[in-house]
Amino acid sequence: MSLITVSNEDRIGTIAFNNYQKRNALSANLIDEVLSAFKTMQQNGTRAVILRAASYEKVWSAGHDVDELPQADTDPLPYDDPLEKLLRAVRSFPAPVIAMVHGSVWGGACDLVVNCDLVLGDETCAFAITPAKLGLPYNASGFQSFLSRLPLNIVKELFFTANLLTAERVEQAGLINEIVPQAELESRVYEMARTIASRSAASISVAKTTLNMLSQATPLSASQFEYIHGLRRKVYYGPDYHEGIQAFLEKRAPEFRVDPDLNETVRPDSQT
Ligand code: YXS
Repeated sequence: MSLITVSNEDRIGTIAFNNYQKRNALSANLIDEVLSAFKTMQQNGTRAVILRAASYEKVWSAGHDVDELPQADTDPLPYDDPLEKLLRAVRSFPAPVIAMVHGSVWGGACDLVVNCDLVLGDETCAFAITPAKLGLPYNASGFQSFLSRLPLNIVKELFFTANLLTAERVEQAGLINEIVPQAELESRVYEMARTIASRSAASISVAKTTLNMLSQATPLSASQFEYIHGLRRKVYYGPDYHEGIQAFLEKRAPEFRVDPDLNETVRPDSQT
């Protein structure tokens, strides 16, 4: 049974998550279906894509499928992870991708929303990024996506607390283009998509590519990148990630302990 529904009308594509039993977790199989839908839509010249959940439920998506995260001692978010492939597909799709959000958005699904070009949500939408709950070291490209969208202090609040930020908080912060009353959300989203579809596809495609490149342009030396990667290795080899994943799978609260080794790490800024 398909994990998404796909439709295309007047060059406006709709991709809807349809696996609420697993709270629309972004599993490899669901992502494969989304990637294939993007490919078809690119081939038929779709001018805007709406990414949504098939039905209005409490949860939009529960994020990365935790059952598919490596148990430990492996980078949980490698370049070829299905979620990372999905984020790159959204960024590289030649037309705007609009996230239509009703309900709560968790973890990697939060990263997916910040990678969409436009975000429209209703009063029920809320966002949480949760590596701190799993002892998981998020990746630099993920942080960069959030920083290109939100002020540093809001990104830190999201990653340090792993709490849900409510609709009004994220609208103030700028994660969402517009909070729309639930009854009007769908019509508002398709009205925006129709406007975009009526404009020059060439101009918009180049604008999207240029804006994405400029917004991601962050100078980071090779040694700084290697330093960050070394830090991440310490965490995904460390006790917290083992405990975080185990606790999630056993449906219990994790018991993290301080890892003294990490606190002694010399930071590159102290070398400059
Ligand atoms: O027990 P069954 O078999 O019915 O399955 C349950 C849940 O185990 C399953 N499920 C998930 N399975 C895999 N990966 C997930 N992320 C996931 N979330 C849920 O779906 C069935 C129904 O879940 P249940 O009973 O908890 O539903 P609920 O309505 O009471 O609560 C909905 C949520 C979303 C509040 C709750 O399911 C939840 O807190 N899920 C985990 C959300 C989360 O922490 N996601 C982050 C995943 S890790 C990730 O995305 C990044 C790598 S990072 O860590 O960096 O953010």
